[in-house]
Amino acid sequence: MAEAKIVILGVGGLGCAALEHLGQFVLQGNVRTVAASTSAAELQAASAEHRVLLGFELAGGEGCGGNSDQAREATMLSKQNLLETLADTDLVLMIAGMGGGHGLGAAPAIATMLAELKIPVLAFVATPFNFEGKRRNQLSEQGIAALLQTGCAVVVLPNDQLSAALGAGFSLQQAFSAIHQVLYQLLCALLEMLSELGLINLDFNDFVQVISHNGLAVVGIADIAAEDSIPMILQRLLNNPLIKCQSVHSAQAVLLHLAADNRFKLEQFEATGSYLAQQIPSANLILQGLTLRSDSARRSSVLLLACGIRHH
Ligand SMILES: Nc1nc2c(ncn2[C@@H]2O[C@H](COP(=O)(O)OP(=O)(O)OP(=O)(O)O)[C@@H](O)[C@H]2O)c(=O)[nH]1
Ligand SMILES: [Mg+2]
Repeated sequence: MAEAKIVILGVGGLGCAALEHLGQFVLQGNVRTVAASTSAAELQAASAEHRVLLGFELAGGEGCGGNSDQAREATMLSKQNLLETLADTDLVLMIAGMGGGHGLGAAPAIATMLAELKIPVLAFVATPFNFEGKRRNQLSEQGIAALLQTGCAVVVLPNDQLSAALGAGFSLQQAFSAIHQVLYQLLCALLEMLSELGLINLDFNDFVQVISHNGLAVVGIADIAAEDSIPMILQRLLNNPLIKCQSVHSAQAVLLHLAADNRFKLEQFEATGSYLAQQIPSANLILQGLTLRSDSARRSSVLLLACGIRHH
């Protein structure tokens, strides 16, 4: 297929803030950014190409005050606008924070519209810090369940894990921006892979096939050196604190994409498949793709996407 048309869609407070932090890197010809919120102020800050103010007649641009019913209703009121903005898209990468009104109300409502349009969705959601309290955590769990019900693949990024990874003595500011750094890295890696797909083994439809395994998903990336063995690399990927807290071993579909320089050895690549099959025994689909980088100044890297992980 011609280059796939991708939308990065930020929903609610975190979704809009994330778009601001992503900056211009994503703005290749085939990638558009869209922000959607009931809050005009959040949209204003989003620096997205397209902004959709949800349900102005209901929320007056003032946000939904944590009320997910209001966020859902506001989203439905703006259905036409959303459909027009999101139509003619091959893939939506959605970003939302869970625990407030938009994560539970707006994000699943938009995902339902996208499902009706048969547009695949890979969602990235942040879950609340512990200090935000039980109520927000419950809303967050409900939001994840609601999003999963729409059929999409959901990558959960727990704020607490991210800040723990920073170690002791980190500032609140650092803890808050950790999510933005992680999103930046993951989206960069995914978009780069999507632009490289089709060279060896994988194409866009393979990617869609993997994310169409409904359930939780994980994305892991690692730089690699020529002397690293693939099992070593995958072990490093799977031990990442963000991935470790998910039951990646129960994934149903796995995609591994290697971007290697020309020193990379064939047997290293071949070893990955059998190692992955061992580590993720439930996977009935394991796809491996390879891109050879002619630019030897760039490090080789590997990206793992595992989907169809059951949510408890
Ligand atoms: N690390 C980090 N997490 C954030 C940030 N903003 C929001 N979050 C997380 O995302 C969750 C949801 O927040 P928002 O996206 O602002 O929620 P919302 O749906 O706009 O909330 P309401 O407008 O109150 O309905 C929060 O509980 C936080 O855990 C941020 O800048 N950094
Ligand atoms: Mg908000």
